[in-house]
Amino acid sequence: MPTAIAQDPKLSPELRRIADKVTKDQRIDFEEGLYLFDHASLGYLGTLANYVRERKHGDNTYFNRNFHIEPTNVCLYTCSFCSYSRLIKKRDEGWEYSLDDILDIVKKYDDQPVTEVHIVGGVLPQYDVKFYADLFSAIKAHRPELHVKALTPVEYHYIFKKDKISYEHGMKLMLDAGLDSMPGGGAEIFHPEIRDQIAGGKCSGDQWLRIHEVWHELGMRSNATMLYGHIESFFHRVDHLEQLRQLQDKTGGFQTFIPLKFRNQGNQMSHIAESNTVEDLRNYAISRIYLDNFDHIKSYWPMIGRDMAQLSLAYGVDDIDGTIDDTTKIYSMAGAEEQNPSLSTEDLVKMIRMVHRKPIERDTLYGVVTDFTDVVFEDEKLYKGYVSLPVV
Ligand code: V47
Ligand code: SF4
Repeated sequence: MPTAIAQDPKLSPELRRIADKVTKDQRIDFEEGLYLFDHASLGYLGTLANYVRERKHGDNTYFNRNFHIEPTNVCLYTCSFCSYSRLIKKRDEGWEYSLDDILDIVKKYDDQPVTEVHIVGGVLPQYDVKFYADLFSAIKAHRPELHVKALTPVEYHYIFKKDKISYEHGMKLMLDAGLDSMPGGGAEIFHPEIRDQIAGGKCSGDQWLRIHEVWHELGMRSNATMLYGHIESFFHRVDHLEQLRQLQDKTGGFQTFIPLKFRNQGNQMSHIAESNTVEDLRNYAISRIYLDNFDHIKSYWPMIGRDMAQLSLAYGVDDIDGTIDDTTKIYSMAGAEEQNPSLSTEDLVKMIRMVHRKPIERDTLYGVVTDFTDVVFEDEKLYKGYVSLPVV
């Protein structure tokens, strides 16, 4: 029982006090968050994070059917963790899709039951307010029910500044054009000590937060991420979580927090070793415990791999993102586990059930599309109890 941790004499008084708070649904503070990063064992964190996860969702585990479009991989910025972008002077090595190219990609999914398109890419002058407003309207005209989850404050800050319009005006234009929600990217680490070193030139942490706030004030929803495991310290991680928690107290507009593990291939920070499995699981768990006002914590399986995604479900995670094909290159180019990330709905359902959770297909706003709890596939009867997919 997690409540027993609060009385465990082998634990420090601080860890007992934190366990007591969490099991009573009380918020932990900044110092306690830092204490967890510095001192808590994986077992302790897993027990508490799982307690919070099950208090919020029971065994429900969410995924969706989506696809990604990256309009370009050429970018004005030179973030040192980015393996995907090409500088303008090397733009012939990259791609720059036109509006029609992007619509053609959307049309490829016409006969598929996808509910969401996730659009994000590099920053270039031709992709401006007009381009994106026209794009969102065209997607909506073609397939009105497809949820458009697109762009981050990195792009929005740039295009609004270029057109000399306020965040308020710009986000309203995007809303009217058909934008449904904002993904969580571009957050990296908010603290300027780190942000200036790894993502100098693009929107600041405060600007990232303000654009989400404006979007939430329009009654809309978004996600948040944290790129961790590079040059930041635990202090910077807690600072990041704290800023998200404060904004969420104000607006309630965030749906999901997605910790993104830094992958070190093919970028300017390749000399930095990647965080290990224990550190990744501790990070999921502390995120779950600290962000008491976020409904969902997502692990992004194309980046961390299927095994880690399954494992994360015992450390506070309740969402493993979507069934996507290989349309995203952001992670495969940075050394992600999945080089051609693609899983069918059936695969995802089995993955979730193998770790004894309930698979729920959701739409972007967490409406239930299909509850797969009682849908058992034929071959599942053969390997009940195993935790990896059988070799076929
Ligand atoms: O902002 C870039 C990250 C993000 C690397 O909202 C890297 O549902 C690790 O935000 N190692 C974009 N991470 C992707 C993103 C996202 C993904 C899935 C779901 C959602 C959602 C959002 O990818 C960037 C950056 O933080 N990133 N390079 C790298 N080498
Ligand atoms: Fe450009 Fe985004 Fe890569 Fe930074 S992370 S260089 S903004 S594509």
